[in-house]
Amino acid sequence: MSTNFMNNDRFMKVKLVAGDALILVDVQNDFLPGGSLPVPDGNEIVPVLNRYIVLFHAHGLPIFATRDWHPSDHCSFLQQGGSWPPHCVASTPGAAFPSSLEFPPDIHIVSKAAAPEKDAYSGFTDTKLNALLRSSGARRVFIGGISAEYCVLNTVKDAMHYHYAVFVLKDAIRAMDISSNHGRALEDMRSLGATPICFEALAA
Ligand code: VGL
Ligand code: ZN
Repeated sequence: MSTNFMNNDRFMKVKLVAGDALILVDVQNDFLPGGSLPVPDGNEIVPVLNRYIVLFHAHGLPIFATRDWHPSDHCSFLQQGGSWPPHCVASTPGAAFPSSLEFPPDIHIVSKAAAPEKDAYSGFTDTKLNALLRSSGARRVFIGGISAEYCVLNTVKDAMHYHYAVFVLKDAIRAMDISSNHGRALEDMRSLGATPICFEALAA
């Protein structure tokens, strides 16, 4: 079944139109190799995302970047009884976007999970992302980033919930769990109704 889709989707073309928006999820230093909670090969998506950024920017389409933006005593950290080593502490180098990621000046940055007592995997949780998308006229969202099975998956879930048509950039996601890589997460997103695509599907 999935093999079939992979074969078909090589020929699929999607034309970018008004109402399309790009969302980059948590592409931050701490989630890249060398960071405190590295996603294996997370760095590989940066040049791919740069190509998407150039394309969306050239079409005059809005671009959003979410970031994990935790206080130093965040509840998701091991010391507070959570599951993760400290990561993406607000305003630290680990929370910064890598300098290799080429953002246009008009990018919309959305910080999330900034309250000490609550974690948030989705870019929509307690943020203005939905309002920003609506006011930009977005109807279809194209989502890539890290990690596939946590923040990308949950952002996709909420985007579906808010009735956007959702495309997952399957060449620009990576999973925390290397044993499944992003295969499992991609299947989950597909069964939610998201459409996986590669850059070649968008480029004319
Ligand atoms: C994430 C674990 C903890 C993510 C964020 O961006 O996927 N994962 N915080
Ligand atoms: Zn986090």
